[in-house]
Amino acid sequence: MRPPQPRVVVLAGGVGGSKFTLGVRAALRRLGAPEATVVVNTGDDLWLSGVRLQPDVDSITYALAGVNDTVRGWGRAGDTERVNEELQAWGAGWPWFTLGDLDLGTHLARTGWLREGLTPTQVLGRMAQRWPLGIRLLPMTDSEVDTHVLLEDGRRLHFQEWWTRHRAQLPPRAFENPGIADAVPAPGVTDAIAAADVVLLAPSNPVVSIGPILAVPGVREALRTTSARVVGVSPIIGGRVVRGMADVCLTAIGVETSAAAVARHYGARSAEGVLDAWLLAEEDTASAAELEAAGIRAVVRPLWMSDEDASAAIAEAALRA
Ligand code: FO1
Repeated sequence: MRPPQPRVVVLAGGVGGSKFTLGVRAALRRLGAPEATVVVNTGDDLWLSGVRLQPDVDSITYALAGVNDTVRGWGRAGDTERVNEELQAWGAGWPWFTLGDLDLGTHLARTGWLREGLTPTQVLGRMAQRWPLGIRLLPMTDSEVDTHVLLEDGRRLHFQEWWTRHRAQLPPRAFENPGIADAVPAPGVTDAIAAADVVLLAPSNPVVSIGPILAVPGVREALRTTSARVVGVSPIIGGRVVRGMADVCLTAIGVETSAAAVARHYGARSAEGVLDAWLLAEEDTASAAELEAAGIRAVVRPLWMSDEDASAAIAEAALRA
């Protein structure tokens, strides 16, 4: 008899989330399991030049559809920038933020549907009809939630300005998500978590990708009460971030850039946190005992997502953890 096939939910954002989601899809296809539900961070969404941008939603959608720019890590492969040049000529938008022509097509379609009254969840459902994604994508919430960065010098910047214009070089004091207190999980999010056998925290930025998802009122509670096992994958290998600038974000919230510190930041479910198990890289084997003592099962595996097979092996290890 075939073993029962796991129902899987993933919390994800950014490039780490995209690569991991591809691995989850491949691993589940091998197992013949149902499509996973991926709850995507929308905390870094924004309005720009009259259109709604959803960077993490689009990164994951484009990656699943195989149309993403794998070199830049965002946007569409082979995109052109004619409209962007025109926007710059008008002095519209942000001169340091590029909107590709194909990407703008996505933003225009989304904005049109939002203006017609569709919710972000419905819009995403509509977008997913274009490509066979093999994953059910849900935004973390239908509410508009921002991410602001409070700088050491007292200024407050939108996350995208801090991240893309200043490359996270301006020292942050804190991150805030205006709108989050009144947000509710998007339809289907808490039900999916409740019905899951395994919930996976992707190796995404713990502060600005996974952090906003966990901060939506009701999500943390859903993770704490589900009968699913909750397994996280470390975005830190050997004391360094794999990609991006998560180390700057972690330092700002007082968390050391180490696999163990990020796991302790999420916390054990047995101690008011959300994790049952944590995948650690082989480089961080020494931290396993510390995590076990904190009530988090430590599973050591190679964690470099060098290609889809490597990501699938990580996803499979997380499913078995
Ligand atoms: N990242 C950049 O570094 N520079 C850009 O000009 C840029 C434009 C852009 C446009 C649309 C979009 O969906 C994403 C875009 N990104 C860009 C990526 C994005 O801002 C960040 O990497 C993520 O928000 C962090 O997860």
